[in-house]
This record gives sequence, structure tokens and C-alpha cells, in this order.
Amino acid sequence: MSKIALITGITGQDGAYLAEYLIKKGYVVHGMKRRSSLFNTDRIDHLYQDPHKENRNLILHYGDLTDSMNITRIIQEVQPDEIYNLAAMSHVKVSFDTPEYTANADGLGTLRILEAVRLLGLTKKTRIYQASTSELYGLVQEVPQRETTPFYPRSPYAVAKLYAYWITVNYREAYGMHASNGILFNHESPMRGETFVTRKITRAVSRMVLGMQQKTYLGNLSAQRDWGHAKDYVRAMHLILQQDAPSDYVIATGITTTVRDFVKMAFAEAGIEVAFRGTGVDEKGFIADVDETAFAAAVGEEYLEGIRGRIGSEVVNVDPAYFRPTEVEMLIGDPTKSRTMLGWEPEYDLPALVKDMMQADIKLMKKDSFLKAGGYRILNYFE
Ligand code: NAP
Ligand code: G4F
Repeated sequence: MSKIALITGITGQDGAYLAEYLIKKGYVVHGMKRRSSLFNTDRIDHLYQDPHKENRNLILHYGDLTDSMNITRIIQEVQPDEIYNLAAMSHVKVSFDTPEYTANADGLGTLRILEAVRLLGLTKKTRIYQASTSELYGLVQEVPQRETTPFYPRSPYAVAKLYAYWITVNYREAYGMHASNGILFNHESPMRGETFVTRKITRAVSRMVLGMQQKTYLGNLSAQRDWGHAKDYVRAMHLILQQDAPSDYVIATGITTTVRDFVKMAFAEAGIEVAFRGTGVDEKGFIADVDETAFAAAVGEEYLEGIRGRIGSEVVNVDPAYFRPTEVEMLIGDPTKSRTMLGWEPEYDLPALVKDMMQADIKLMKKDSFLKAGGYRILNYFE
């Protein structure tokens, strides 16, 4: 018999990678997706199966974390062996604009799942993974951050996730449930949402090298993050639920990098050296040099003329609109427990992640006729 998994947030970055991973492992995967006026299944379309096909291994259900009746019905129908609760309003800056909704979905949503499993009598059958976050460490109390580091959340998102973390621990202790938190540090990929900083950068740099955009505006360039690849991190989620006993694990690379250095690395993928001058809101990034051989190999000879004319010009400005009311300045995780207890090792380091994202975005921008014609997907200015 195949194992049955239910993934909330299956249409998101992690949900898509996890669904693919579990299907390859022989699972039948059920996913919760939200009703939307536009298709929101781009990331899992390659896994989609016609509902008329028998023995499908991917089945989608309409649902929402804010609707407990809906959650209970889906869990009752699916009778999952494993639930991966990945759904969330996951953007830290947006959570300052939608604090109540964020608390409802990200905090209470987790309670609704735990309580449904308990009321349905599935506490012994169903294992639960809760998508906890390094944002819990916020104003960091220890460097690097490990499972025992005290939390100090710095956004409505992180505070909602703090509730979700502790209610997961509480249901584990109160009812003996196999419920675990993965405290995941930032993880990125070519499927990352376009308003998170890494993808915003790789998209913008790809457009700039192709002559489609002049510059990009960023917020806090000195923020430091421990960035890994989402493909590696979904393997850790699965490993956590395969352990005999539930527990909480930090999943991280152990290396931290500034946003500024991520910008330099993204441009370097296209053979371009970017330097920064000035400080604070007056800091500017500009093209210092171009390695034409590397540029031609990464981008294409036909774009060389355009980039030559841009040496010395500004490519990054700071816009305070992207600053957060309370910022998380630095995150760096200590993955010792996950390495020793789960045997988890990431395959991608940061240079490999940046390469993967840049190659995918250059390809995407080249083939997207809408973007090429000057169209631009509308981004909320404040995200
Ligand atoms: P993501 O790309 O933003 O995906 C979030 C998913 O949640 C999407 O499928 C979204 O649906 C769904 N969703 C949002 N609100 C919902 C609601 N009220 N009801 C049902 N579904 C809802 O996020 P991600 O990067 O894959 O992250 C997955 C989880 O890990 C999130 O809980 C996030 O907070 C957490 N996390 C992420 C990171 C990271 O670096 N990526 C690190 C630590 C923890 P739509 O597609 O319809 O929007
Ligand atoms: O890419 P970010 O928006 O990710 P953030 O805030 O770290 O949150 C992500 O990782 C968390 C794990 O720690 C997840 F729980 C959460 O769901 C999400 O996936 O911002 C990273 C850093 C921040 O310090 C931000 O201030 O980049 C800085 N930044 C600088 N300029 C920017 C920008 N962030 C965004 N989104 N846009 C900018 O223009």
C-alpha cells in the first residue's frame, strides 16, 4: 500500500518540490489549493493528472487554512499517514499590512489541523510536519541559532508562527501526537515567489543583462541570511516524519551572506562585476567591469553590445519603502542536530543555488514574449 500524504500549500515553492519528491517515492499525494480567479497551479502543472484517470497519485482539494470545517472534511476524506502543513501567508513585509489575517492563517491554521486530527481519532495514525521558521529567532539571542536558542519574533508573521510552533509542541506533549517542527532557514529556488529578495534579484539581473530593465530598487542591503536550496529542504521535511519519535529540527547551511553579496553573486553569474558606493539610503550598486567571454557564455554574444554601453551605470538603488518596521538583521543556523539525527546533508551550496536561479531566469526572460515586449508582472510596490 502506498503511503498517503496531505500537503497544505501545495501550490507554493516548497509544496511543489515536496509533492514531486513524495510522488517519486511512491506516495499518493493530496494537496489543498485555494480557489483563485486565476490559475494558481503553475508550479505543479507538470504533476497534474486528469481527475478521470484511475489510480491517480496527485489529487487536489479546494481548501483554506482559515476554514476549520473544510480542513476537518479534507482530513476525514483523505485519512493521511502524513500531513505537511506548508500553507501560510509567508511574506514577512506583507504581514505588517495583514497582521490579523496572518495570525488567523499561520497561527490558528495550524491549530485547526492538529485539532482535526485529534477529533477524527487519527492521533496514532497521522504524523504532522509544521513549517516553522528561522524568523522565530528574529532579534537573535545566540549565534549561530540552534534548537535551544530562545525565540524573539520581529513581525506579525513570526509571532503567528511562534503560536504555531508551540501549539505543535503542546499537542505532541498533551496527546502523544507525532507532530514535529522543521525550523527552516531561508530556502530559495527558481520557483521562489518573485517578491522574496533572492528571486527579485535574479529576475531583475536577468532582465538587465538582456537589456529589458535599467536598475532595481532594494531595501536593507546589509541584512544577512542563511540561504539554501528548497530542493534540499523538502528532503529534510520528509526525513523528520520518518523518525520514530517526533522532535524539532533546525534546517540550515550554517553560512550567512548579505543581500549586497547576493546581488554581486547574481551579476557575477553573467560575467559582470558590480561594486557598491555610498551608505544607507544613498548606497548605489554600479557595473564596474564585464568579462566578455563569461558574459557571452552565460547570456549570449548578441547581448554584448548592450552591456558594454552600461559599464559605470547604476543597477541597484535603495528604496526605504522596502524597509521593515522591525527588521531581522542576521540569521545563521546550526544544523548539527539534523545532520547527526536525520543524516541530512544539503547538495547545493550558495554559488550552486545562485547559478541555478540565474540560469533559469535568463532562460525564462528570453522566452517570455510578454516580458520581452516590455510587459511587467505587477509587483506591489511595498513588498
Ligand atoms: P509560498 O511559496 O509563499 O507558498 C505558500 C503556500 O500557502 C501557497 O500554496 C499558498 O497558496 C498557500 N496559502 C497561503 N495562504 C493560505 C490559506 N489561507 N489557506 C490555504 N493555503 C494558503 O511559501 P514557501 O516558501 O513554499 O514556504 C512554505 C512554508 O514554509 C510556509 O509556511 C512558510 O511560511 C514556511 N517557511 C518558508 C521558508 C522559506 O525560506 N521558503 C523558510 C521557513 C519557513 P497560493 O499559491 O494560492 O498563494
Ligand atoms: O527574501 P525576504 O523577503 O525573506 P525573509 O523576510 O527572510 O522571509 C523568508 O524567509 C523566512 C525564513 O527565515 C520565511 F519564514 C519566510 O516565510 C520567507 O520565506 O527578505 C530577506 C531579507 C530581509 O532582511 C529583507 O529586509 O532581505 C531584505 N531585503 C532587502 N531588500 C528585501 C529587499 N526583501 C524583500 N522581500 N524585498 C527587497 O527589496
